[in-house]
Formats: sequence, structure tokens, C-alpha cells
Amino acid sequence: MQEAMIQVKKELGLDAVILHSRRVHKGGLFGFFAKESFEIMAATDSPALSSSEAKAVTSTPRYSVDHPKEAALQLEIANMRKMLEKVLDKIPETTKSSSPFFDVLVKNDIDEQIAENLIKGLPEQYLTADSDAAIVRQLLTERVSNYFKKVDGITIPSRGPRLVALVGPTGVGKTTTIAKLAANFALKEGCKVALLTADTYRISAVEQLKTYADIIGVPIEIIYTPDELKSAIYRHSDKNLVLIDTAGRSPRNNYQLAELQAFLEIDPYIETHLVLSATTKYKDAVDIVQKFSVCSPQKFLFTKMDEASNLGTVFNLLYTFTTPSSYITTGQNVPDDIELANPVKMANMILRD
Ligand SMILES: Nc1nc2c(ncn2[C@@H]2O[C@H](COP(=O)(O)OP(=O)(O)OP(=O)(O)O)[C@@H](O)[C@H]2O)c(=O)[nH]1
Ligand SMILES: [Mg+2]
Repeated sequence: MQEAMIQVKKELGLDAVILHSRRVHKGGLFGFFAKESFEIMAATDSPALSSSEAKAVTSTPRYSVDHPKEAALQLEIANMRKMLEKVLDKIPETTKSSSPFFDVLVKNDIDEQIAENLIKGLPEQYLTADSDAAIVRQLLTERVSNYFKKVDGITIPSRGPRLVALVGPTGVGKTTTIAKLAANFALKEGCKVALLTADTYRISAVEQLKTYADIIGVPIEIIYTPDELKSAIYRHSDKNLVLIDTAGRSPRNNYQLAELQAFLEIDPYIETHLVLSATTKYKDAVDIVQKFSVCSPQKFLFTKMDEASNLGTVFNLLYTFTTPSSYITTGQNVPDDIELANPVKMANMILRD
């Protein structure tokens, strides 16, 4: 045994680990006169593997007395398992670099993790760099457009008014969008529309909406308290659509948000749309969505599509949250620059080089 240990240390060094040792009898006749020997299986620690070095796996039994085939095989299997685990660990990176569409998505500000998930969801044969680009583009367009299909605009009920409030951060285009909606529903669809504004922080805000109301020819009321909102809704129960404008709120001001929440809670039938600018950074947009969740918005309404260099934020939000989008706005012109999102058109914009 001692002799074998000396041999192990000589061949594998002082760090060698003894995996297995046993006494064996070889040769002889009917168990008599057999020669006794020792079998030792030893291994050394393997250095960190990289996928390119994977074949240089160590931990193999460099030394074993009497070459026990079975044990060597077991070690070989263990090594192969280790190697496989290392290779599997590397798979996400491989996906990242192998599809040229990953770069296209990321260039369009799609979150890296989301881009990876979109590509990983493709059939396996299209995950390599030399896959047919036209087919991959087609498949990705379908996947991306599915998220844009969550479109849910304003519908007019057969009885009673639809109550719609727009909430969101400052300057995203709430008042302009209210004017666009009022003009489209009143003038193009012939609905009876009323405007209410709870934005009493700036005199100019009331004036802004009043000017639009006068041009479109719809009534407008200024609301100071949740009770006033309740009675105004009651007064306009003969309308088809009551649009409620609110003051822009900072997502960092909990007091302002609570105040807004108190207004909206006055009537459970108020359909709240969270207005988000497509030019907002994705991380900030997530923060806005989370902070405005106290107002329980049922829909996202995306503005300033014309100003955004890409639709990354819009897509990331629709991918991450189950909330559907109502409208997108594409410019400052009232009433024209508003539309329901076209999923394929949006997906093509996401996948443009
Ligand atoms: N480019 C572009 N500008 C827009 C769009 N929608 C609104 N705007 C402009 O954005 C600016 C702010 O619009 P408002 O409607 O006053 O925004 P708001 O959310 O009501 O602002 P606050 O009430 O102050 O919170 C105005 O100059 C609008 O003309 C859009 O879709 N595209
Ligand atoms: Mg406003």
C-alpha cells in the first residue's frame, strides 16, 4: 500500500486525492498462491474549464495500480458530466452571440433579457447565426406583434356613459390626448361627450382644455374635490362618454398619488388609462407603472411615438405587464394624431436594423 501511495504522489503530486483503494488478489490456482496487490484510484483537482478547453478535462484517473477498467470508466463518466454542465452553463451566452437578431432587438432598446427570451422561444433550428434571416425575421415579427395585439380602446356602452380618466406623469400629453379623444368621439362618431378636469394646479391647464372644449362644442366642468367629481358624473349620466383630465403627478410624490387615488376611487366604473411617453427610459417607465399602480390603471396609453427613436420602452412594458394598450399618439395635431396600435407595423419598427 505504502509503495502504491508513493507512486501516486510521484505521478499526481501532493494534492492528489485518493478516491478508492482496495486489496486485490491476482493469479494463482483455485484461490491458492494468488499474488496480493493494492489498487488505488486517485485524481487531482481540475483547473477552471472554458468551453474551448472542455476536452482538456482533468480529474481523470492518471494513476491506478492494475488499471481497473470499470473505475476508470466511472471517472470518465463523471468527467463527461462535469464537462456537459459547463457547456450547458454557457448556452445563454451562445444564444446571445449566435443570433444577429439579438443585436437588432437590443439596438432598438429591447431589454437584453427580453431579447434573449424572444430569440430562445424560436424553434431550435433558427437559433444559430447562419439561420435563414428572412424566416427568423418573420418568426420574430409574429412573436413581437403578439404582444402588441393587446389593444383595447374605448368602447361606448349601449346605456349610460363610459367614464375614462387619464393619469400619468407631467407633460406626457394627457390634456392633448383628451382633446383628441373628445373630438374623435364627438365629431366623427357622433357621441355625446363631456369633459371634466381635475387639474386645478395651473390656470393655464384649465384654459387649455376649455379652449378645446369650445372648439369641439362639448361641455366642460372644473372639479376640485372627489365629491364634486361624483356629482359631475351624475349630472352627465345622459352622455355616452365622460373624459376626466387629471394633473400630471410625479411618481416620486406619494402624497400627490394618494390624492389622485382618492379622486378615482369615488366611482368604481371609472376606466383609468396610464399615459406614458414612448420617449421615457424603460427603467423610469417601470417605476412610473409601479408608483401609479395605486390608481389601478386598466390600460396603457402611449404618447409621443413620433418623438421616440424606437419602440423599446413600449414593447418592454407590454411584454412585462399584462396591461393592454388603448391608443398611441403620434404628434401634436388635434384631433388627427391618435390611433389604435397596429401590431404588425409596431413589430416591424421593433425589428428594423
Ligand atoms: N410630439 C408629440 N407631442 C405631443 C404628443 N402629445 C402631446 N404632445 C405635446 O406635449 C406637450 C404637453 O402636452 P399636454 O397635453 O399639455 O401634457 P399633459 O400630460 O397634459 O401635461 P400636464 O398637465 O402638465 O401634466 C404639448 O406641447 C403637446 O403638444 C405627441 O403624441 N407627440
Ligand atoms: Mg394637462
